[in-house]
Amino acid sequence: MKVLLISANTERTDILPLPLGLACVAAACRRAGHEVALVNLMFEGDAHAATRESISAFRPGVIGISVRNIDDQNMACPRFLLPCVRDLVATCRACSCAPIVLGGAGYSIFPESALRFLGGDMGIRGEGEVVFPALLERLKNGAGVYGLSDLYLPGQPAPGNAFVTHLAGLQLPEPDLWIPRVSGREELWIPVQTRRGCPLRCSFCSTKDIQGTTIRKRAAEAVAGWLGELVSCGFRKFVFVDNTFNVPPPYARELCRAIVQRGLDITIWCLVYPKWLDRELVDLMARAGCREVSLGFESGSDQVLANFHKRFNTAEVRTISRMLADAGIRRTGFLLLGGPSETRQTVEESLAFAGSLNLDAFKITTGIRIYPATALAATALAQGIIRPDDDLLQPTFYLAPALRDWLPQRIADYRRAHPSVM
Ligand code: B12
Repeated sequence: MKVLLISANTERTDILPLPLGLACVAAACRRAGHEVALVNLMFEGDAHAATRESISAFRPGVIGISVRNIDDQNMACPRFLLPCVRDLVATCRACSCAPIVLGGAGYSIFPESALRFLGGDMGIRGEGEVVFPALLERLKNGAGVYGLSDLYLPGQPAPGNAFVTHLAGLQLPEPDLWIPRVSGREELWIPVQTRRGCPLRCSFCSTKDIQGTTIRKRAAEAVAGWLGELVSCGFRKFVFVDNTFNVPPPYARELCRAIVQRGLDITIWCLVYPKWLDRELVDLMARAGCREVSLGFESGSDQVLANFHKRFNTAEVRTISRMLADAGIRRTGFLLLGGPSETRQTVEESLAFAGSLNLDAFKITTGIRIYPATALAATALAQGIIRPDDDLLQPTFYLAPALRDWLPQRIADYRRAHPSVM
């Protein structure tokens, strides 16, 4: 079949996310014998014109749309990003009768409500490499599509969900499929994924719906080999999009060693969970090319950390932050303020704690995006902040009721005194 895959994300942030997930789906479709074209609207001036042109030139039999972001998670002035995707679906419909299949990280959190809102024909929750080619096979043969796991159909009961057990069988995409030929191409941050799934179950996190709770890993050697190929194409900046680079630690060590052994001269940015990180791993990370980490400690209060279901405490954050700094790795720290159990005192504790870490960059978020079926959603429901029938698709936030009138002003004052804080 001819399959047009569209990356709908046009959000421009300092690290531009390239559509690695959609490229993985594209590689799986090609492997199954389908003809694939991939359009990334991030690099198109007029998204609708580009979509119309691609459809008229390629004449797809199926259109897949990747929905990465639902909103920008900004409580102060939230931007709901799905109306633009709904317009995109309408543009596709206006010039093609190919079925429209939705997927992607954002879509996977809201498989029923996003399908309804966007008006797609079907949606696939979670990984697309197995279910999407299976769906194409059925469509090609004119067979019914009912009964495929993870495939959502309008008005039909939710299907069973299944995550891929082994990543080894899933091909990594070739650069020309998804890395744009723009000027300064070599300076782009190339996303790398080595693991899927997160068992940590933080109270507010949506990852369980996107990747499940079981960690599945690619062989460290295979990842290093893929990095080597990308380096030989001229790329040298890599953003590891794994939920937590250092979990599990033995795998993180193996991965760093595989990169070091290949002598790859690369720069790595990654997300670190402030636990299970010792000096040996930090040094290995630095030797592999890690120059910057996102250190998501979220709070400087042990009481709030326990409420977030974090497995670390502030003492561990301090030790790990120091080890990273000693190894010359830049640290961007994050505070997520206003959760359940937050008080004025814990906010002050957190600000003082973060200040004392001498971070290289420091970002504060007030109010926490509520995702379905999380412990945070249960708390919000119990406190009457959301209703049982709320699908939470529209950006909805938790801010501890007692802090609502105080916290935003306190943070505005803090930022005036500390202008480098984001
Ligand atoms: C790494 C990451 C980042 C990095 C990105 C670095 C980079 N260059 O890529 C950074 C830190 C910069 C970042 C920024 C932001 N992020 Co972010 N990010 C992630 C994270 C942890 C991983 C995303 C990823 O790369 N996955 C790896 C690829 C391989 O998987 P994938 O894209 O999901 O694709 C698979 C499936 O989804 C599916 N699939 C994908 N497309 C399609 C299409 C079809 C048709 C089908 C069938 C299947 C399919 O198959 C793929 C292969 O299995 C996710 C959380 C998560 N666990 O997914 C959040 C996440 C995507 N981010 C999120 C958000 C909100 C943001 C920001 C808006 C935050 C902010 N306020 O700045 C920005 C937006 C950036 C932008 N310009 O778009 C949210 C989105 C939900 C929402 N509320 O909108 C997520 C889900 C986290 C969360 N809070 O739950 N992010």
